[in-house]
Amino acid sequence: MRPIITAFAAAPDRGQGQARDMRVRWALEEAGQPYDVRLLSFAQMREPAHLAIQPFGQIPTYEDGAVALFETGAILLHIAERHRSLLPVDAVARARALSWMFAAINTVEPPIVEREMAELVERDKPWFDARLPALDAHVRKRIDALSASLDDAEWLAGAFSVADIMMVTVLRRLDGWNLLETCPNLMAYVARGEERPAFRRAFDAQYAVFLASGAR
Ligand code: GTB
Repeated sequence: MRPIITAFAAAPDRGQGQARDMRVRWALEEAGQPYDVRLLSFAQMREPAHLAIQPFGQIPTYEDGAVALFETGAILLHIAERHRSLLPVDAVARARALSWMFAAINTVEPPIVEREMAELVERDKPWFDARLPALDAHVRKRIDALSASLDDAEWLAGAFSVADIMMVTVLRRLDGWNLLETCPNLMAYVARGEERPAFRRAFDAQYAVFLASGAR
């Protein structure tokens, strides 16, 4: 049975590949696992059928036979457990890769999301300009530490893994902020991820949804 994932019918990012179904699509493409996509409007995301799978009314979700998952960390772990190429076989290396995957979601992504939210809802507030340097500093603290850890390695935990899918998609959210520019190794790391054929296929599939929604 082909897994079914959910995604925005009309993504607010206008085809930039930023919505979180991108990381699920990329993992499935790396795994060579064909999948179907159920596109949802914001209204459909609030309907009981979707809330039964995603209690917060968000995308993406993942369904595969009896399994119905939400949270991209859980979904990527599930995919990686079924496709050996996405996590090291050695238990110690695998645990290390998982630490990096959760670091991407729990440590690196939150200050990025906090800054995004401030741009979205506080941009016209009188305190926004004064607050921005502190938001940037929080993001910078995380990416500087990540940059030092990655050093000149190709990927975070030996061979390419779900940790890299998660981290690259998180770092891509910095596009346009000029924060990554002081970390050339992270810029090269993101570029390496984006050059992978599986990333390209995932991006093109999400972009096709954007084109179709614009045409409606
Ligand atoms: N912790 C959850 C996970 O990892 O699965 C978070 C899921 C999540 O934030 N989903 C977002 C969502 O459904 C879409 S991806 N939001 C609607 C809602 O909460 O009502 C986040 C996202 C949205 C839009 C852009 N963009 O336009 O650039 C980027 C990222």
